[in-house]
Amino acid sequence: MPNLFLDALLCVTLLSAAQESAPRILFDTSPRAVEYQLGRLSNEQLVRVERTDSDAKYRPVYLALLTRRAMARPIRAEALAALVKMDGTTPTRVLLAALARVPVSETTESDAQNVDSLLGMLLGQPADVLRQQREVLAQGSAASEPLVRRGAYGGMMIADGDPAPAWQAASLNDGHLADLLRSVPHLGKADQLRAALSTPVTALLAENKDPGTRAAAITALAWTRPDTATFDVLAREILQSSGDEPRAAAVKAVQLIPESAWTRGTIEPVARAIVAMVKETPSARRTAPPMLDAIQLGERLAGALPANARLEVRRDLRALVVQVVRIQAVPEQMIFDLNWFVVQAGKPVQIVLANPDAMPHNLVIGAPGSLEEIGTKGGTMPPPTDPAARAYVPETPLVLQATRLLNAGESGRLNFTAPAKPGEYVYLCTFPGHWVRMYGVMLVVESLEAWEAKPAVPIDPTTKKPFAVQRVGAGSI
Ligand SMILES: [Cu+2]
Repeated sequence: MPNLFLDALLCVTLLSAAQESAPRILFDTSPRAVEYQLGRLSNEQLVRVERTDSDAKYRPVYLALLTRRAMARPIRAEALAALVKMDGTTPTRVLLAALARVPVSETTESDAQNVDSLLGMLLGQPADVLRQQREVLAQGSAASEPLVRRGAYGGMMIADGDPAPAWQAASLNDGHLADLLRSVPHLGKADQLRAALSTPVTALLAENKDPGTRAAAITALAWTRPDTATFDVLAREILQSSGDEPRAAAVKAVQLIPESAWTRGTIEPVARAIVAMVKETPSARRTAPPMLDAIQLGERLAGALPANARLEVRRDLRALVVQVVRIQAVPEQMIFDLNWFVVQAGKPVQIVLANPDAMPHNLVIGAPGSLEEIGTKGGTMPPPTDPAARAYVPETPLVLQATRLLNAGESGRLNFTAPAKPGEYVYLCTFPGHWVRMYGVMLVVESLEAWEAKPAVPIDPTTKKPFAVQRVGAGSI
């Protein structure tokens, strides 16, 4: 009967683990103290905190769930519904109040993603719902917090089905047009509204000199009209910039314009302007997001150039910078969007991993031929108890690099020096069961230039044949 005994023991262990899993919060303290206790919890712990929407003492829990970075969408929706019920108010009011609480700076990607989520919930409401809240939105547009104003102006435009009244109101206050323009990427599928915005935005760009407003207008223009005319405006901003902020916005905005709409003759001057821009930037700042965007764009523009210019621009860029590789987990498919990439031996590399999927994913780089071993070992590891630990990364010299586990909506960076020894290194997600689909090859070569002159596609470690495509979807790195 030893098995029965073990089962019973296991049962007791599991029970006590479950009891431990709901973090204890002292609710009979000041609201500040409750907030402090909640602030110390990881997202996973916060989700497990006891709560019910029929007891007002749990209000801070719902507020924390609604405004916490990288919180999953269904949890935010639950928190919103609970706050609406508890306060006897509307989602619009709750979301505007939530926007007043989140950091304004958006200096980190997770802060920016947090703002995106809340704005998405506010502006994703049907137009007739927003129309009933028109007064509330108008009040919000006079708030002192820029994020509240951003949400409010966006909501007013959707409610009115016309940007004119909101534009008129915003133009009466210093800096408010920038708030209105920053809501444009969040206007969802309101195509008509976007079309109606492109004329005033273009007019504003011709005359407005304020760097923040110009930057917001440049981004808004690319969202309203991702065509050749907009590409030309963006190219002009990059070539004869009015300042760092508008230029950075233009660099980012070009990524929204499909390659087919790029003006052929302008691609090379813009690519060379980007090389010059990176050169002027001190090396310590070259891995900051605006520079990474510039390098990424430089690489893409180079890809559209004839062979000689392409090799030259890429060589110049690579001499200046760490090589940046962007990889995404493809939602609901359990694959990376990049099957393979090439790096030069001994050179610095930065991988930017984004996870727009609902499941958590990581990226682990392993020695050549180690896909199955790392995947199998990682997949049998228990979930970590320490939220700061790198989950499912096995302790083996086969593992060269690893990100932490990224939750839904998060992104992370991995900085490292490429191995000195050329070869077909593997990368994979080690979350249990994912590696069978979620993997790729990091091809390390002696010289990128030599490889590019005679490219050879690496072998898929599962099919043992060369990869059929590099990037899932379109484009190249
Ligand atoms: Cu995964």
